[in-house]
Amino acid sequence: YEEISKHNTEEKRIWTTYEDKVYDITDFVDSHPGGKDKIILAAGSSLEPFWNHYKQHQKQEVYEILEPMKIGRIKDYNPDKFKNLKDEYLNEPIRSPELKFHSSKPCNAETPVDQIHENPITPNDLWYIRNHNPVPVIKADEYKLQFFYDNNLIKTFTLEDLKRMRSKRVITTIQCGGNRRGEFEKTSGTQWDVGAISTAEWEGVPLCEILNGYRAEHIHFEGYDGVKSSIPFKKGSNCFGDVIIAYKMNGEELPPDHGFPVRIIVPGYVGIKNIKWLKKINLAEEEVDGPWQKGMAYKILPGSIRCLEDVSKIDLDKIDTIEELPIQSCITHIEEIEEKYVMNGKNFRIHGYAYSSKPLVFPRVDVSIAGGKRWNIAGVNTRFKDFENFKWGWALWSVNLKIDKTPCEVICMASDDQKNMQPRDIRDIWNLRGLAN
Ligand SMILES: Nc1nc2c(c(=O)[nH]1)N[C@H]1C(S)=C(S)[C@@H](COP(=O)(O)O)O[C@H]1N2
Ligand SMILES: [Mo]
Repeated sequence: YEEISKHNTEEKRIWTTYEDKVYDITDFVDSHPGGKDKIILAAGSSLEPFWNHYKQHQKQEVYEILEPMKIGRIKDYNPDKFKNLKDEYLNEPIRSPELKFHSSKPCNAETPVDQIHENPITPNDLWYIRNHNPVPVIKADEYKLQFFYDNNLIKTFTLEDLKRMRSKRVITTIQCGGNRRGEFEKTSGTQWDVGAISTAEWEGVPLCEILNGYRAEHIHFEGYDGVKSSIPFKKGSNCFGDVIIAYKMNGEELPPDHGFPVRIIVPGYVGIKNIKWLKKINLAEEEVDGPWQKGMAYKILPGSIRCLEDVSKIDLDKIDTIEELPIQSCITHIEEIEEKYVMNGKNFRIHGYAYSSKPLVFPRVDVSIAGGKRWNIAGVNTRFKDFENFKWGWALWSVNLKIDKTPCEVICMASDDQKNMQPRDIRDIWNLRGLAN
């Protein structure tokens, strides 16, 4: 079973089992009638938990398709192992194959970054997905949001209740704290490239509306999948903080992967504060307990903490949870462009995004093809008609450069109005869990 579990990607070949038989289905997955995204759920494990549900598979025809893909048998096969088991990921939504998948159970996938320059607002089906668990299945008319003060239930809202209240639209970029983790050496967790970030226009009830008359230090959020985080009361209760209880994403109801029917949106704060499938709001004196708020997975440890054993030497409670993330930019797409009077070399347009957690701070981006010795100022996208509306959003930038010799290294660096800037060397910001790169 251990050997089989390692064969769960196309690179490593995809193996699956039925009864005691092991199959290599790598060349079949694209032509699976029920979709590649479904069959891939059984990669590195067994088909039974799915076939117990999708019973149409249990017939001769299907066994005959599988037969030529058989590569072996399970030594210690236990016939009862999957007898009545149904996979908890059976009801996962269908996802765009254009996403860049890191895992499917739970789903972790990046937005296709080479399309970002065309879409300041990310289309819903191309939004990055970061799930810790199976997607909860919630019926809109059965949905309930509970509001607690000091763990005493004050009020319960249905989706209809929320939709009847004053609403507000907010455009925000959400970025996972682990975005770009893959560029660091030796970190654990999903090895994200630059695509764990996306932007949408959300609509919902301003959180300050329901907080009127209450005082506390922290606001806890909990999802129907059990994931929790909290934010300071001063962020959530201040109407300029733009925190909303969102039920629409780019004019449509939230897709299941992004929190259907309701999620909290905390503009400017790291991804994990934006709790999906929102079940509870609780006002409290302390921040919420749990790994997503107090654990090392969401804290930037000092660079001197090099391994897990080192972590036991420090008091994690003394390190703050991440809220805002540092100034950020990266290159997402490079295209060759026609230019009339180029003597030597070729012209290229370099595209990228830049993001500051602070509202109304528009990053400046400099691009170098000379190893950082000379810089060119990039133009920040002027298609955003209304900067005020886009104050929590990323900035898309581009610059045209003539390149004489290839290969050529292109680097970009964002800075803000206080001259906070990206580090020259990634090793200077290395941290054990690879956060805030
Ligand atoms: N209930 C719940 N909320 C959640 C999560 C989750 O797993 N469960 N993941 C968090 C993390 S780590 C991130 S980065 C964002 C991702 O949001 P998205 O999947 O809509 O892009 O949601 C956050 N909210
Ligand atoms: Mo995240």
